[in-house]
Amino acid sequence: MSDSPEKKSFYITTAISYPNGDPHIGHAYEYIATDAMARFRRLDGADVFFLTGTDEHGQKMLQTAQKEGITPAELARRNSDRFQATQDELGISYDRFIRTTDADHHAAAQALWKRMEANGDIYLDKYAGWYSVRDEAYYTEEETEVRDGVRYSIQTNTELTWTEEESYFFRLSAYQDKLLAYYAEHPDFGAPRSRFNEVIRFVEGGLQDLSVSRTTFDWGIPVPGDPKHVMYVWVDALTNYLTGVGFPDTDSATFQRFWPADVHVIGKDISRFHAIYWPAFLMSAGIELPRRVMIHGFLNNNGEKMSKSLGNVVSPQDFVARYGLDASRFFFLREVPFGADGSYSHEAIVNRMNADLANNLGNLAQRSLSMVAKNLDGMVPEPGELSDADRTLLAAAGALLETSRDHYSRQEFSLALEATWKVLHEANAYFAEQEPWVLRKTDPARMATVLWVTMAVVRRVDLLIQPVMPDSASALLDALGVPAGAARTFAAFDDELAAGTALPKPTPVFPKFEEPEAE
Ligand code: ME8
Repeated sequence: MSDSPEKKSFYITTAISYPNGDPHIGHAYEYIATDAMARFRRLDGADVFFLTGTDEHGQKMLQTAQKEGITPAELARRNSDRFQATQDELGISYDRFIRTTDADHHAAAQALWKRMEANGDIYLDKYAGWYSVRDEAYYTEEETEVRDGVRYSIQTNTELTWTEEESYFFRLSAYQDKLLAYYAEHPDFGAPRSRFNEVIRFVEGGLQDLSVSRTTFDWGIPVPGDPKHVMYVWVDALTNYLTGVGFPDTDSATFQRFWPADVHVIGKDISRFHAIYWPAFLMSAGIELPRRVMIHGFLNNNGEKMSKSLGNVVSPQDFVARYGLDASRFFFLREVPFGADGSYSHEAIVNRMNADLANNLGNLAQRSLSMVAKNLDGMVPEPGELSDADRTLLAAAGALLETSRDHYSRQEFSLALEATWKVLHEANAYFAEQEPWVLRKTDPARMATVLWVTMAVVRRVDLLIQPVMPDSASALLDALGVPAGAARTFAAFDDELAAGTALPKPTPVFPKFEEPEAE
């Protein structure tokens, strides 16, 4: 299990993005998923700390700044602000937006370094190897290939340059057995299993010591006691997860409460850094390991990899302007099994918006609420005796909280939503079968019960989709007369819809997608 239910604190992080360009839809995807997880745990009563931010040091930032004719600090400031603004536009409920140029992070990275050094895991040597500035990583000869006289990394297809420098090393080789033993004892440390297995295979293949400092540039955090070296950007970057909760003050209330992190959410290209280097650094420093590294896949546009040269890089802003924020959030979490690679297309999005949101949820809610407005003075009715059909449907909706908890504990967002929409499907079938519009004339008391049951199901569903579609879910809870605050948390899930509550005039919450007029 990734997070234990008895533990009331919950610490979750995204990767910190390189602000050497603008945020793209892949970044947005990671933010949205992490945000849904954080919101779910908050609604379920946990004390949540959600950390995100930007990774601002390293050679890549320096080179981009030089190309633009500005300092790396200026580049970092400008683009980090754009990342933060994007997160705000996406409704990301982070508790801290960290920048690796923050002063407290500087101190934390140096403290971690000193702990690893005190443990005898850091030594000075010379390094010569193939370095990729894009990946901020060295590759061995076997991991490279030459095409047209240029050497590339086979894994990431990025250009390499031969680099020789004096460097500090981290004794990663000493951690091979310890890591393998740890993985064996903690089978849920990495997820999904297939991606975790790739990591384990890599460690089984043998680990070499890691070069952890650079002398060829100075845009980074100085190595304690030897400031002509700056720390390798990944040592600095990974430490952000500790800085965020108060490290190096391990006695602080925040650190005590939130460390170890419950989930690091990251993409598949950086699984080795998070599932190999990071736990090794922490073992060396004598710090507890995070509980889980959740590795998501990559998003492709219409099945094609996003790339600047293909001109299909989509900005989160354009996406949201076209489909709306909540529909976009829903689409990604419903459509792509978290962990797998995913694709998006206009047709797929419109289909989800119209079938799942406008029809199955929006229409059901609107039809029952309008009947209440027209026939029952706009007040939640008193249900009569419940039939078998009523009870079956209510029980299915009642089981959704446990099902959702179970799926969310493993970040299975698409499965949680699938289970929820299965109940909505049953609710629609129930509504059609019961024909409340016929009962209006033949048996008004029974009509009231059918409407009450339908609204009770919509209320439960709506409580559970708040983490994915916060604004729309809240508008629908308004329409159902559920007061803001405690009544909207999962603690209120088993409450009954209160008869006699006066409802506002119903307005549809989930519009169908309208094709814009051709120009
Ligand atoms: O890797 N689809 O930063 P980053 C889905 N600074 N996710 C994607 C993606 C795509 N097309 N492209 C990137 C870094 N991502 C480091 C992290 S953490 C201590 C340091 C994901 O800006 C990527 O996998 O290149 C990563 O999790 C995140 O976006 C930031 O990527």
